[in-house]
Amino acid sequence: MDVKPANLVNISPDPDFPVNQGRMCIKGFSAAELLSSEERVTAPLKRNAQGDFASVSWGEALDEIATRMLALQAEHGSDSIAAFGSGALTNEKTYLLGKFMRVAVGSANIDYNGRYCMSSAAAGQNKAFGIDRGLPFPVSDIAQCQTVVLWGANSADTLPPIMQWFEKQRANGGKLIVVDPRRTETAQAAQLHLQLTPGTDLALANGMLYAALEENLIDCNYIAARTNGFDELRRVALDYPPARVEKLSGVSERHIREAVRMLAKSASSMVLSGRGPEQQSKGTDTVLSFINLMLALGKVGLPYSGYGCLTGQGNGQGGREHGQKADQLPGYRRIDVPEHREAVAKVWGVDANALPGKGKSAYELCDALGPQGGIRALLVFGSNLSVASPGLTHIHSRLRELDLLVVCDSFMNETAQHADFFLPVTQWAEEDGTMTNLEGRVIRRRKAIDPPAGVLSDIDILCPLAERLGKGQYFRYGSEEEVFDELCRASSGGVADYAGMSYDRIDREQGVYWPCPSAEHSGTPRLFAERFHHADGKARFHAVQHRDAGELPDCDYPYYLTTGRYREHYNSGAQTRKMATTLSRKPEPRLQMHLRLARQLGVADGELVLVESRRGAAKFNVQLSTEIRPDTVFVPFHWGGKSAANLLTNPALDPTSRMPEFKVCAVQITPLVLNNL
Ligand SMILES: Nc1nc2c(c(=O)[nH]1)N[C@H]1C(S)=C(S)[C@@H](COP(=O)(O)OP(=O)(O)OC[C@H]3O[C@@H](n4cnc5c(=O)[nH]c(N)nc54)[C@H](O)[C@@H]3O)O[C@H]1N2
Ligand SMILES: Nc1nc2c(c(=O)[nH]1)N[C@H]1C(S)=C(S)[C@@H](COP(=O)(O)OP(=O)(O)OC[C@H]3O[C@@H](n4cnc5c(=O)[nH]c(N)nc54)[C@H](O)[C@@H]3O)O[C@H]1N2
Ligand SMILES: [Mo]
Repeated sequence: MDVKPANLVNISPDPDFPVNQGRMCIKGFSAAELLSSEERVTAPLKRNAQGDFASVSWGEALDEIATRMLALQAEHGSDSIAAFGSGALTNEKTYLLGKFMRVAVGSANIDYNGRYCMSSAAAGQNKAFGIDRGLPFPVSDIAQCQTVVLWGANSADTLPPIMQWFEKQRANGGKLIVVDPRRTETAQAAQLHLQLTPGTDLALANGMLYAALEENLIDCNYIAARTNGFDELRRVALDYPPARVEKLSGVSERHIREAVRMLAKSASSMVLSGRGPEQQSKGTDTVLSFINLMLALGKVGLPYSGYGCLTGQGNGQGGREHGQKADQLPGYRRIDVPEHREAVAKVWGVDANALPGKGKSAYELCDALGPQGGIRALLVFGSNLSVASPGLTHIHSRLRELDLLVVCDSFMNETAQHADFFLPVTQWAEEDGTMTNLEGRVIRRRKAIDPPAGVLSDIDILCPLAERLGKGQYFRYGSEEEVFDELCRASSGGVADYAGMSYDRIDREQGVYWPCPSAEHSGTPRLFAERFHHADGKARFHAVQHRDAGELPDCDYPYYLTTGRYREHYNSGAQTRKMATTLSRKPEPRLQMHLRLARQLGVADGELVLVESRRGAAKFNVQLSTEIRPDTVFVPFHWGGKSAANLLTNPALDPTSRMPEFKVCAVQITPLVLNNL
């Protein structure tokens, strides 16, 4: 293999790769900056008696971590040790972390940052279709679709490589509808922009269904042949006349009708959702309302049509399939189903009764840190949760109560500042593995360079740690490929079945789509053409009702705050705030505010304001704009410290997905600069 020194790495995309056809975004192009960054940590660190970090050897770090874990286990039980994983991890790491917590530690408490990401879309798809794969078709299908709705996704900034399929779709005469409280760059490219009030997506979708019923746009034959539960939904939908929905959502009756006509009368149409409607305390029901609409119009499973969810992190899809979720075992199996436990225990060579049950979801896990909640030790693999979690003041106080915090990362970040041990890990270009993309296509991530001396892969941390916990016999692998082969066996017979895959095959075929149950099976690029994944082959309608967000504006906190992303930064900013290319283009977060609201408050562009919610306060310079609703302000969540958006956000959780309400809370805004008005 051609292994180059890090400072010579030159990133160039592959024009023949079918998904992006040679396009990348600025974060991808600049990612090599981090490989040779001076800020990189290259030796394990331990906090000393003075509270400072000091380098220690790997042996010393792992010995002491294991000793402390065993002591906590003996005193407080195995569930007192928790892990927080990530959609940034390869499938191999995801799988191994899940196995490590269940077999080496015996703890139920493992969850990951994907809970903050796509869990509502996952829960909705599982309920309606019996299966959860981001898109049930290849991304290239977008180009052939007549009407696409991007519902709360700002893909022009967050998925730039995918925009080529929308450009082709437009060139083919296709239409785009965007639903977003902001007129984003994505919305500017749309024929119709529905600029709704934050948190009213479900009402809007039900209003569209009402209009479809009234205008005879629904497909009764499809509903009879392929679905269950429509009568109950119809009764509920009749509570959503467009005139009422206009009052709730701020979207005019005319636009509600226009949108549903475009969807219904197009030979092919799809709704693709992003985090806007999903990251709400009713995210699962909202996703169900989109699926209801597309099923009622008879579109799901038709060529170039249906519902899909746009994936977030690099391995957002694979990360939610192989057991780092609190309720899950590999292959998208459920940890509370006896046959699923049996199947996986057999592959692992352990007794199914010894496997723990369901653990706590990401936010609930963070909330339970410390003696009160019962979690004494936390191992973090691939998340800067002390910037990314809602209601940060509370989370920071919880982190301080831990007996043991171990952070595995390549760089110090706000979470690592609280750690007792920091273990430095390899980055993407320095290790082998696989990722599963939004199409359910499993692809390779190949090692291109050697890691710096002193850092280890997460896999090379987990296995020796398991050894020290007395469970080494279950964690002996010669390579990432051996972990993958075991993952494939463990997923066999599950919903996300990888049994027919191997590194060689993935290489030969430029990726393999799951389910792929055997070496002879060709993989499954398209789902639902004939049947859905419930036992009877039918999809299920769910009679979902609008409900208010966990918090609405009132006299004390009169404005909506919503949060999201900049093109130049990634998630908690742990990586992109360290990259000169991205930081110089976007050096700070700005509070996007409509001119009219700014005039009312007496603030000018660039001036500093204090933003307060019931949970905390943060400071931002204002960015004046006409591209946002006047009742709503927006900030990205890419920064920590005093400008952390999550000091303000509301940890109200969705009852099914346990997703926090990142997209809606109520705030007060006070100018901090005296002005001459
Ligand atoms: N540049 C960049 N790209 C990224 C990331 C990044 O951090 N930076 N992160 C990756 C990850 S992990 C993810 S999950 C994806 C996320 O990708 P997106 O879902 O596209 O990103 P967001 O900016 O979180 O949210 C999308 C839009 O939702 C809108 N919104 C806010 N509230 C509401 C609401 O109540 N209803 C509706 N309909 N819309 C609302 C916001 O105004 C925003 O424009 O991006 C991935 N790609
Ligand atoms: N207010 C608000 N909050 C949000 C959101 C929002 O829209 N609004 N979005 C939510 C969403 S969708 C997401 S996905 C989360 C993301 O937020 P986080 O969970 O904080 O994710 P990242 O910022 O991507 O942090 C990833 C960390 O993992 C490290 N890393 C990368 N690869 C590896 C690896 O292989 N091994 C190890 N050990 N470490 C690795 C990186 O160096 C980085 O420090 O934030 C959520 N929080
Ligand atoms: Mo995400």
